[in-house]
Amino acid sequence: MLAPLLAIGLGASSAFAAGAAGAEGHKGGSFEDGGDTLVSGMMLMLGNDEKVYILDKSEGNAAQVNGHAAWGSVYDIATRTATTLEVITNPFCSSGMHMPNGSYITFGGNSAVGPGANPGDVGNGLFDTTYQDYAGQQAVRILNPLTCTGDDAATSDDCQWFDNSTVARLQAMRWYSTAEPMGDGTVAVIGGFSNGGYINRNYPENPDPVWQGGASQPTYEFWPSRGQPVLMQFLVDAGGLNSYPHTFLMASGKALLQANVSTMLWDPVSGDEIPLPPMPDNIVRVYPASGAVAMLPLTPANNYSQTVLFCGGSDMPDDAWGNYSWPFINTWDYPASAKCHQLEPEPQDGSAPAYVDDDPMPEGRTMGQFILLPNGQMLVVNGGLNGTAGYSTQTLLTTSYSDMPFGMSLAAGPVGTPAIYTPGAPAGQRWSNAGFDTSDIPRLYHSSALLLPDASVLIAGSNPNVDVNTSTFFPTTYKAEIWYPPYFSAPTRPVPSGVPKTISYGGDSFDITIPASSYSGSANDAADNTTVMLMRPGFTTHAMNMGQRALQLNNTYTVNQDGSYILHVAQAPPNANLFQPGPALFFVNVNGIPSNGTMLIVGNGQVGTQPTADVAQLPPSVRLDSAKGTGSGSSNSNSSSSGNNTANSASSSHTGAIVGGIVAAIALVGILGAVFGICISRRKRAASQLTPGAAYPMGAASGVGGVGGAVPSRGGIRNSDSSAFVPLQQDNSSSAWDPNASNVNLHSPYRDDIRGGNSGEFDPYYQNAPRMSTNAARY
Ligand SMILES: *[C@@H]1O[C@H](CO)[C@@H](O)[C@H](O)[C@H]1NC(C)=O
Ligand SMILES: *[C@@H]1O[C@H](CO)[C@@H](O)[C@H](O)[C@H]1NC(C)=O
Ligand SMILES: *[C@@H]1O[C@H](CO)[C@@H](O)[C@H](O)[C@H]1NC(C)=O
Ligand SMILES: *[C@@H]1O[C@H](CO)[C@@H](O)[C@H](O)[C@H]1NC(C)=O
Ligand SMILES: *[C@@H]1O[C@H](CO)[C@@H](O)[C@H](O)[C@H]1NC(C)=O
Ligand SMILES: *[C@@H]1O[C@H](CO)[C@@H](O)[C@H](O)[C@H]1NC(C)=O
Ligand SMILES: *[C@@H]1O[C@H](CO)[C@@H](O)[C@H](O)[C@H]1NC(C)=O
Ligand SMILES: *[C@@H]1O[C@H](CO)[C@@H](O)[C@H](O)[C@H]1NC(C)=O
Ligand SMILES: *[C@@H]1O[C@H](CO)[C@@H](O)[C@H](O)[C@H]1NC(C)=O
Ligand SMILES: *[C@@H]1O[C@H](CO)[C@@H](O)[C@H](O)[C@H]1NC(C)=O
Ligand SMILES: *[C@@H]1O[C@H](CO)[C@@H](O)[C@H](O)[C@H]1NC(C)=O
Ligand SMILES: *[C@@H]1O[C@H](CO)[C@@H](O)[C@H](O)[C@H]1NC(C)=O
Ligand SMILES: [Cu+2]
Repeated sequence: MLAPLLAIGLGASSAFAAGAAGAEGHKGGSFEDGGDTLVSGMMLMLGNDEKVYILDKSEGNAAQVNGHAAWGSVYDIATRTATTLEVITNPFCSSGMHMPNGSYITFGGNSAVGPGANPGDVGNGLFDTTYQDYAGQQAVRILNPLTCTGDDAATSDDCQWFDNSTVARLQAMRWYSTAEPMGDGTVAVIGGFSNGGYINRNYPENPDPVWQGGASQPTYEFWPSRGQPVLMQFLVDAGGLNSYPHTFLMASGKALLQANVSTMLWDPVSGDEIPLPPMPDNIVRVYPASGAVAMLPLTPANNYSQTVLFCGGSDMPDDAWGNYSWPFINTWDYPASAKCHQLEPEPQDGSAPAYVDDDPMPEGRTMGQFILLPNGQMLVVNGGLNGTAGYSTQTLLTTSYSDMPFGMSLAAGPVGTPAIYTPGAPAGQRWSNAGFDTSDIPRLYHSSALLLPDASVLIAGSNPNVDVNTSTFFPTTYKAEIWYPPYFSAPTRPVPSGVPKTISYGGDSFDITIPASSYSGSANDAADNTTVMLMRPGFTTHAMNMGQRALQLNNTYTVNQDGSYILHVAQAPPNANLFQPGPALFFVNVNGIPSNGTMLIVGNGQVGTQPTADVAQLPPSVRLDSAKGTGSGSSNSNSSSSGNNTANSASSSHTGAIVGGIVAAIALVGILGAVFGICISRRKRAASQLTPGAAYPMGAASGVGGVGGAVPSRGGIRNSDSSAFVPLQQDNSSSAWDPNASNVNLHSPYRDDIRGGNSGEFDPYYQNAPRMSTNAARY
């Protein structure tokens, strides 16, 4: 009885048409000005209920921090204003992930760059005296944002990025890597480039298909480190289309990986790679095709089965993808795919995994991005009708920058109208954009989107340019928007009380209360149509939200005489692979209308095997026919009329108190001492890192510039002369550092590349890193 009802509630589209302004004065389906992010919003993550953290690449933004251009900021959701933050290393096209305790880490990036993305002028890419950024290819940047509310978020020493590669760094250079959390809260950091380019292949000549002459990083490693990187054959086989691989941890502990048109299950423990069927129709969904890809919400109704939805991307023929230097066609004339495919990698019925055609999107999109909404629907936003991600000053066919019709953009036709997918809706009816406004802000390469705690969506960025350019076709964009899904037209939103501070894997259920003011009509109907959702917005960049996941908690209910009802809510299922430990937003939906989300911690707040317990039996549901809601039932009502209901309800402001609660809850599981100890030392380090100087040893040399998401054709060391590529094959100066140069492993050539004159003492990685020749046998 319960399961079908839950299914209805979860997939249900909102009963409220987009268009009317709802209880909070926002019109469903509309965009509002989100203010100025100060740095272009290439990467976003939600730090707590109040703040979004923003990272850009190191570039010439007007906004300053510590006397140089800023590329990091913190954004206050309530006031829609940002404040710059210091970020030491260049986080260009890094990956990022939460940790079990609510911290966030970003991994890798690019070399230091100066104006025009030329390699940093100190140590050939170690540091730049103009932009004052340090090399970021091996960076591990840690932020502890949970308690960073109010002004603290910008000013407190505890709320600064910890970014010191002498202390914490990746084993290998990576940008365009993917981060995926494991069930124990550790993070797999997978693949990427060691240096920048359009795609990760040399072509038509390709003497080194594994390492692509040092550009490709077809390996994985873990954070915290489990040792040297390990080669992943799947990434080798994916050739040039192997960066930012789509990765989703599955119930079994294996992870789905998808890149190029290949698919596999990867066992992170054994390293086994189990091939799955290829993507149908030759459609590429990874960068730079950049499809919208997300896991459907996990629900009790489907026994938490895991299905991944792939939409859009590009089916350009193999030759068209060109090579590291540029695409071989004029991509902006090549329509992106509108098609969608579902894959259940581990079918619960034991059948063989197979891609299944799904309803196509309303239009083709490259760089479309899925945002899981708390009511179980999936938004797609951003992107373009034609072309691909990346930027370039030329293609094989258009050889002059001045002839490029959209400046450096390799995409055209921005799609300003979002669309919503409803899982489980009848085939042919899964997509809708009825009544949605269209934004006139192009959101192409390096744009981003993120679910906010009030269930709206922050949209930011777009910058298909090598450095800041505010006067080109698709300019560097600082203006954010907030998009309001149709449920914002609802006259009443639920306001649950008793939301916990932590969720465990199995164990006793807990109760939360929905007041009568949260809905209208029959209490039985409302209670039947109520769902409880854990939402993880993820770390967004490049049309991906790494770690994004939605899990519905099982529940029963008891309806009270006064129209309120108690939800008896199960903990998360006792398998941390379904929803990895760490921060999440807790929402309640009544008739498809979400409450505000409250941040809490899932799991015990620590890295390690998560405690699990049996699933406790939920009390049976108790109905009461006479009970009714008192919330407004008319979508024409305004905010002041529903405002009267707030007296009954939990506070909607859940910042300091809840965050404090989370910290306390973590302390309860026994790590308070550790937290404080680390905080104090962090603070000291954060303070000392605020004044970077050229003498600060950081980073590894980037011998070939490492500029650009595509081709750094202008001024960079790596320019339109592709001979600048493959440095180790051409530049035996690396042997100066390696007595055994013939054994140099090409997978990290830049570490030893002294072209441009950086020296050993400037490169801590050189001192500390195991010699490449010593671990060559691993490969
Ligand atoms: C890319 O292809 C072009 C045209 O064939 C060629 O000139 C260039 O060397 C190639 N670049 C790489 C990195 O293979
Ligand atoms: C995609 O993978 C196939 C099969 O490995 C390979 O032949 C092709 O060149 C790859 N495409 C690109 C653009 O690298
Ligand atoms: C959800 O709870 C109901 C009621 O206790 C139970 O019958 C059902 O098996 C549960 N579903 C899952 C997936 O645990
Ligand atoms: C639901 O999933 C659990 C855990 O994977 C499994 O043990 C159980 O058999 C499944 N139940 C059904 C009805 O498929
Ligand atoms: C900005 O883009 C335009 C058009 O592509 C170009 O002409 C101009 O030189 C660019 N400006 C900068 C500062 O790069
Ligand atoms: C997209 O490509 C198609 C096919 O080449 C072309 O007709 C159309 O004009 C392009 N759209 C834009 C916005 O460039
Ligand atoms: C549940 O809510 C959805 C969304 O408002 C609505 O379409 C549906 O009819 C409701 N179902 C029931 C059983 O009331
Ligand atoms: C909004 O509510 C106020 C107070 O209840 C009422 O005076 C006003 O007429 C309402 N406005 C609309 C547009 O319904
Ligand atoms: C608010 O609601 C209470 C209880 O439902 C009612 O007595 C009171 O008159 C309402 N106030 C306003 C201003 O509507
Ligand atoms: C949700 O949060 C927003 C922003 O804090 C607040 O204005 C609004 O009243 C809250 N709404 C509910 C239903 O709690
Ligand atoms: C949270 O955990 C991460 C990874 O274990 C650690 O680096 C960070 O310092 C921790 N944060 C706090 C506040 O202890
Ligand atoms: C980075 O860490 C090292 C080792 O603890 C320390 O010597 C150095 O001063 C730190 N750098 C900064 C800028 O804090
Ligand atoms: Cu990029």
